[in-house]
Amino acid sequence: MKLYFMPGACSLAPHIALREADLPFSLVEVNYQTRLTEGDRNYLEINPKGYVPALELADGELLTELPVILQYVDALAPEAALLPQPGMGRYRALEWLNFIGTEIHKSFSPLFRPTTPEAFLKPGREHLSRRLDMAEGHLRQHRYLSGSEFSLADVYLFTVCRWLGDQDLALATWPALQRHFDDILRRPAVRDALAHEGLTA
Ligand SMILES: N[C@@H](CCC(=O)N[C@@H](CS)C(=O)NCC(=O)O)C(=O)O
Repeated sequence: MKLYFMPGACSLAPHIALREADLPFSLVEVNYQTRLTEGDRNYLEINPKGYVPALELADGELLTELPVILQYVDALAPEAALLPQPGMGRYRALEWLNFIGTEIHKSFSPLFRPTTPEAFLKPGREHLSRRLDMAEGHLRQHRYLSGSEFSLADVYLFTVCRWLGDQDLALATWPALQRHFDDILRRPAVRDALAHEGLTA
């Protein structure tokens, strides 16, 4: 399998998942500005959506959409227990994946876009902060998003929380998010993924 990624982007989450699952894969970096891959292929010809992550499977099929890729990785390595077993616990983890994807990740997106009007930034950051408050409240009561067990929802939350500094927002404003972030950062798969993307924390 090949994971198309941009360093530090949301593709870090499936990158960590593949390492947590201990699955064989290779990384292909995509340049944000040019949309060329390493080796100068036009990424739009590989993935017409133009964004990362994308996972190329052994038969050449391409899988996109981060929460779906995470579920695919979990299915390939059930012994790694990266998502809860079928049942209500699993639906809760999927509920978090969807919330992080649509409410947190996509609240960051316009803040990063160079074409976003300056006047949007303050209300945009306030909106994002209210969404993070939801995760903060939950993590004050529970060690992980799924309760007492780590899951890929934690990895996705960690990935988006890395971007707060770029938005002049301090993770320490949310003490439970900070504690959770530090906890996830200690995982060897997370450290390996960061190192392979040329990142520290
Ligand atoms: N719906 C997509 C969103 C992925 C996404 O927003 N990727 C960002 C990086 S975090 C990206 O590649 N942005 C470049 C672009 O949108 O052109 C998913 O869940 O995988």
